Amino acid sequence: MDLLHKVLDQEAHLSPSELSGLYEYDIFTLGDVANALRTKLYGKKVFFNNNRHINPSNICADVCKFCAFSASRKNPNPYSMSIDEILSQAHTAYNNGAKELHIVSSHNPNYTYEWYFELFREVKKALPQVHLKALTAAEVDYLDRISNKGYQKVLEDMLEAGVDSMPGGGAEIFDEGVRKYICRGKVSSKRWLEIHSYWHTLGKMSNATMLFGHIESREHRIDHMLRLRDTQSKNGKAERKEGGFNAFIPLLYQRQNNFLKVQAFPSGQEVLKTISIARILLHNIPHIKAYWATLGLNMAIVAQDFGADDMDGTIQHESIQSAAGAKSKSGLSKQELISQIKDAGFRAIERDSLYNELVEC
Ligand code: V47
Repeated sequence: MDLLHKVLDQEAHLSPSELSGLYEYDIFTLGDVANALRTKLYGKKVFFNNNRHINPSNICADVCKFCAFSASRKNPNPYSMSIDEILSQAHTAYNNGAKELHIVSSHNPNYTYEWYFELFREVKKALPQVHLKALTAAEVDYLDRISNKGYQKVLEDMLEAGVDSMPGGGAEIFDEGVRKYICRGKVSSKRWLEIHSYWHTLGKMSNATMLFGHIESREHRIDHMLRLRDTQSKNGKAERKEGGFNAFIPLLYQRQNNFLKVQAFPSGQEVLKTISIARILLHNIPHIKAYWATLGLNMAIVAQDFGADDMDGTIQHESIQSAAGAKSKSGLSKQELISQIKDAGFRAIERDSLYNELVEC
């Protein structure tokens, strides 16, 4: 049996090194298989949501080489928003149609532990109908470190303060060697996975990202996906929406204004293969998100033919990837997203944050 069929059979236990052989298939072979899997699940539907990213501060205690967002000598414009300023942005977002607020920040030593939970309570009080997706596992780990409460207590406090789901940030690449080089001192891979697992046992959903296209190898990407798949199979009940990973999001590395010296960048073919392989390997994570902010709108739409089923959303405002060169600073209008999805021959489905279908546009 050839490798692709062995993988589809789901019987054989193959190592990341063996599975990196999947990249040797041409994009059409991988794309056909991935597209058949996504079509079986969702037909011609492409999901998106109406969301807004809010990044309260860029002053960070950690130094990740790939990050152009945090205030540094390459980006010397530190800012910290107050709760009132964040609430004002949240209201504007809501008035512009946002149904989800995605609130993630730097690890700002000037914000106290209590500040975060007051923020979430205030946002929820002001806009109870809006889904609050907040705090990456890296931030949860940081809050544990400054409070000594244990990550479990941080997650329980998030739940109590009204956080609805967790975003997938901070995962970067799980391989410890690469991680040490690109984001030394940040949450460990093991802890990132433990934090999401515990959140899942509380009955809540989260996403998982992978930062790729920098110094990692194909094998590292596969290893990353397998660690997510194993975690999901241990405790994820994503299909019943009772705790688990909802979406896998491969984030394509953006190269400007940061300290990571990368010599070679992946081709479009390599990017599409990565998305197809994600769909093929991650059979227990329901959604593969082609995040247009890092892929670019054109590639994100093409990715829908290569296994992805989601585009993320309108975003309205984005500071992390746009600091590194992505064209996502002001988001995208809902109309533009819909017209791109339809022009590509798909059905545009506006979803909520948990992938319940709201309306076909
Ligand atoms: O973890 C930082 C990444 C992430 C760069 O859960 C970069 O729905 C590319 O996690 N090039 C934060 N990426 C964003 C994130 C996210 C985005 C959209 C949707 C969801 C979701 C989550 O941004 C960080 C890091 O991996 N990042 N710098 C860069 N130069």
